[in-house]
Amino acid sequence: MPKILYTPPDYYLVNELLTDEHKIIRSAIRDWVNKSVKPIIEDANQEHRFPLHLIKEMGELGIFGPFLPEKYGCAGLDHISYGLIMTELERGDSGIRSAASVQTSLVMYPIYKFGNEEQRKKYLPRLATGEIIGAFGLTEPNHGSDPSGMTTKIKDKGDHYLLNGAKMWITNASICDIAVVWAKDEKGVIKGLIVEKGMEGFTAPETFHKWSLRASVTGELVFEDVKIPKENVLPDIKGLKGPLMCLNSARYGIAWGAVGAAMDCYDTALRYAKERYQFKKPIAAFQLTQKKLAEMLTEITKAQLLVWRVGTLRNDNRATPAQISMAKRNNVKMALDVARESRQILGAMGITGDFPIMRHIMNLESVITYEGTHDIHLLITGEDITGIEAFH
Ligand code: TGC
Ligand code: FAD
Repeated sequence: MPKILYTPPDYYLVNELLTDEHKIIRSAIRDWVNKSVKPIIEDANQEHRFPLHLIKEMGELGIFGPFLPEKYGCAGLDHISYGLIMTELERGDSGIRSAASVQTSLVMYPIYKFGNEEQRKKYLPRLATGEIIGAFGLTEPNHGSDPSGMTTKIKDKGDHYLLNGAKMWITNASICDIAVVWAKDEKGVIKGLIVEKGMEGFTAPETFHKWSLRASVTGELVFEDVKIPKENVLPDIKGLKGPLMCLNSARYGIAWGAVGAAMDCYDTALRYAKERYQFKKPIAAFQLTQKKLAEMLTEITKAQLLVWRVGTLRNDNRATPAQISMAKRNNVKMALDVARESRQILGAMGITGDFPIMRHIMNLESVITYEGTHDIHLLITGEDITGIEAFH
């Protein structure tokens, strides 16, 4: 294994705000990312291939559903721990963090929160170990930012529902064993269903030719008269707030994750700037390079404090959806800006796969769009502060 030089920035000593348990968890995930992700991720990205074997390893490490109770095979950790895990994973690659986000926040969380005990026992322990993989189907070809317009439908047929429609841009689609799918009933009420691989009429083609999240599976979920047993409906949720509650958890994780991608880029650029000589000086000696590095570190530090605070609020069950939106929006844009500035510091070397920066930039172009676009989160903040919604 090549020597890992990564030195995460901690300018405001945020480490001091963490417990010993937090530090142990972070260090375990950091070591795993160094050993199992970093050495293979560039090739996987170049080859447009998700390293599927990592799912089991993540399961063994307790990465899936870490804040859910131990009785379902999860670790029962707090939300700061979840955030730290996401930071370390996204330092490796946004695609690896995506797989963990979906499994945890978009599949395990709704089954735990809106499912009955039978559903929890049936699915959660196997999702926790990575024995089965989940996907989350909200977005449709004609309904992305506006999921309320979805046209995927269920029809009551007595002992089962018939599901028809299609979801698009779905992480883990073609490798999923189950999918939590949101569809409207005959009265137009949105319900959550657990669709299982192998159900007749359910197909999940993969989407190829992506320039972003190439080490992650994206695809469609297509339903043609799929018979959904009534016991596969999540009983305790109706309406759009169901999927949106799942998104709160995922967006929270992304806000932490983006900090990891930014730290990886900054750390790479700082080291390079000290080693690369031009005009007989390290490029770190030029004021323009120092400006870039100083501004990057300032923004990373602000982002670290933001997620730490939103994490403590979430631990107390006080983090509002709008606070989470602000953190997701700020931190993903921050990471993209840091990645772009870092790439400039590396000059031509910055475009190669010998460094992680170009891969992070390409990944973050998806992260800034999924889970609510940059502008949708701005409008969520706008509505929160004015009381006037500006979406419709
Ligand atoms: P609106 O009328 O505002 O709300 C409908 C109902 O939902 C409630 N609500 C929320 N509840 C919990 N958390 C939130 N964040 C909530 N936001 C709204 C609201 O109170 C209302 O409840 P009720 O009881 O009155 O019915 O809904 P709207 O149709 O106006 O839409 C609002 C908008 C635009 C903010 C929302 O639809 C939105 O967030 N759009 C963005 C869509 C999005 O984020 N899609 C993500 C798909 S999943 C994904 O990208 C996974 S990527 C994963 C990976 O690979 O990592
Ligand atoms: P649109 O909604 O068509 O938006 C296009 C542009 O219009 C954006 O700039 C947007 O900000 C702007 N816009 C839209 N409405 C407004 C408005 N009211 N005011 C101002 N501007 C507006 N979805 C899932 O359900 N599950 C998944 O697992 C999943 N994984 C994904 C993985 C990847 C790699 C990607 C790229 C997407 C994934 N998505 C997933 C879908 C993602 O959530 C959507 O792409 C996202 O919500 C935006 O929808 P859209 O792409 O249809 O864009």
